[in-house]
Amino acid sequence: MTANGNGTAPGLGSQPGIEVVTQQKLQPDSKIYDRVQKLNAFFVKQFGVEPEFIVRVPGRVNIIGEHVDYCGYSVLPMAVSQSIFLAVAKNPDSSQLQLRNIEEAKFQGYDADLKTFRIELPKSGGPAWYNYFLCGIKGVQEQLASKWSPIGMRIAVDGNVPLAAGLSSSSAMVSSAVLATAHVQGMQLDRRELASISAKCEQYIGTHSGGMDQAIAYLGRVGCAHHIEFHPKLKGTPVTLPAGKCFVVANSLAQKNKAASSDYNERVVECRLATRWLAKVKGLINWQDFVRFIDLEEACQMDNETFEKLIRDNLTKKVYTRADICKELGITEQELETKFLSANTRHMEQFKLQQRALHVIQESGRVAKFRKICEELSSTPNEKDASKLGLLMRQSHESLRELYECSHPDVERLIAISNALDVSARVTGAGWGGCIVAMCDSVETADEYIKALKREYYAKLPAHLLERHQPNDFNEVVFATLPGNGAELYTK
Ligand code: NG1
Ligand code: MG
Repeated sequence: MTANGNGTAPGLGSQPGIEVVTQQKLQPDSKIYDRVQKLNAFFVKQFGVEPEFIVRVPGRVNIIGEHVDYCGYSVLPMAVSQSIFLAVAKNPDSSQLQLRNIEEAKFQGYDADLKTFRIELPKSGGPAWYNYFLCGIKGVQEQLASKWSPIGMRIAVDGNVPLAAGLSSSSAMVSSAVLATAHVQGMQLDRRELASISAKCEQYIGTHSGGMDQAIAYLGRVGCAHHIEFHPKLKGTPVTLPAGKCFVVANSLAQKNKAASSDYNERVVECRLATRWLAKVKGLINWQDFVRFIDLEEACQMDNETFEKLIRDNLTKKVYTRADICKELGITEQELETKFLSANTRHMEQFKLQQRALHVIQESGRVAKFRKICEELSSTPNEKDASKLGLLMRQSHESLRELYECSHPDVERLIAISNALDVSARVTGAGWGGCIVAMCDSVETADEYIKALKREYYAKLPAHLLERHQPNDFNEVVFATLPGNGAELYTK
């Protein structure tokens, strides 16, 4: 198992961005057949009828480009095999949604009338699982606007994307709901449209995220990672990972439910404020309209070095207060709250504009370099350039730890073990816990690395992590991974 599977180049001419999700027949020899059969049986037991179709939406691992998507910059993820499956049937003559999870004890069933459903977010703690599903339905409803006519659905869910681990379990759920609802509504949407709707509707859960997870959930292609650009419009370009390299995901088991904390949204706020601040410094007439670094970069025609200098020269304080920001932007505290802060960031008193901005600009530079090296390597393989990829991953992690402050002590232990083994690794996804992604030089080194992590990390789990994970072979939490396909629709 190597990064690009069998070593052949992916179908570059296939333009995944404009493809629609076609229905395919599930083949009995397919790897997912048994899992679908099990879900099917559960569906029949719940509802007394057969499902009409099956939806599969994968999680993802981001190889590089962290915390840049909401600033408009590109990322380089790949879809993983861990996915959400839905078995779906229309609910005849009714607007009733009946949602059942195969893990019934953990995720209670949920019923709602789609004429009147609401997404209820708790004041504290994470939202109930079915709210992610409702976000997807709401997204399709908004898309159809006056043409929305609720059609009831019976749905059985089976997900094996680790929760709150940075592998995008939430987006897989939201995106699967979008695809199922769009299909029931008879909409003909291409993968790019589905990704855009899914990205927009994930915001209903209260996270001001970018669109990386939803984009790769639809655009993913077996055998290659994707360079995903958001500006000027969503575009996915397959990137062949260096032949022989093997990517390993290791879950620290420290969970981070983003929707239950303000850390993620705080970073988004800091990036928006830094953008506005620098737009003013640059004397742009419409500086008050700027919220994303990429728009500022474009308006000023800056390259990365110039942008970095602009940040260092103008955002000189390590910590800015509310008073500093209000003075520079010419706004009142009340305006700061209404224009920039939201329910879970209203408490913010300190803003680390320089550190966050530097991370975003430097990380976006690393994504461009990573892609370029991968492309060069696919025509002229050589070890020297391949090792530059490892360096970029290490720099990315260091920046996330130091400038973005989104690592976690358990993640740091995994990274330290990796570094000691001379394996380049970084936290993947939002961070504050969750998974790391590591690049190994061969399948054999990956095997050795996985064994070492089991020995050094998983066999020595501290009490706070053991509570969550009973010791077993740990194959579900540390594994080599290959780029997989994006969302699929199956008929039987
Ligand atoms: P996770 O938390 O790993 O699913 C989040 C965001 C992404 C991106 C990354 C950080 C959501 C749904 N996803 O991913 O858009 O910003 O963090 O690079 O919030
Ligand atoms: Mg998520």
